[in-house]
Amino acid sequence: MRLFVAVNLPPEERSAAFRAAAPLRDARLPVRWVAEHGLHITLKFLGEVDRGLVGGLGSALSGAVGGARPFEIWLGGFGAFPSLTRPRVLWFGIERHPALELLANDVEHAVGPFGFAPELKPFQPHLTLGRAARAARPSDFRSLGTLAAEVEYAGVMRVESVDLMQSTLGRGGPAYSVVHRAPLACEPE
Ligand code: 3AM
Repeated sequence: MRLFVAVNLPPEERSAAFRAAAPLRDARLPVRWVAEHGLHITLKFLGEVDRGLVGGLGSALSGAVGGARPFEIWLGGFGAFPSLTRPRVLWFGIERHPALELLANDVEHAVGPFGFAPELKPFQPHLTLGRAARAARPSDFRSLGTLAAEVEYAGVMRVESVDLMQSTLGRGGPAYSVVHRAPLACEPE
């Protein structure tokens, strides 16, 4: 099964982010847009994983993040990887927050013993809104800078858990489901 580790947004924040991206979707760019329920913050992509490892991965994640305190992060700002002029991935930004960096680090340590190598690229938290179509050309995105200025979104959410997610690829795009929820520490200190 295809797995990754993510922070999911509360439904109302997910909905707000999705609505805020409407001017981009309306612009008919050659982009495969992520459905509302598919918006999440990826911490670690695992890829194809043996089903028998799910229990162990879930326990390891729970152990790794269970001592961390819940915290709030700000979301907002539109951008693209690698750039707005040659976009492959279009996103809303996530405030750089030490607690989120630590959480991503905890996840790396939790999954490392299962054979998942640490990311070589620095962690750049983001909310993927869409991905450029394979055939898209840079000239298709001439309007993106202007459109970006029209997009207004500033959100805030409390990070209370880290989720082991399954991605099932299908014709209408991937479907995501939570296979294990690892809560951050909920009890007061
Ligand atoms: O949330 P984002 O978009 O950053 O791009 C995929 C998504 O991340 C990424 O895993 C997340 C959940 O699908 N992903 C998919 N295939 C990947 C791969 N082969 C990948 N990341 C790295 N390598």
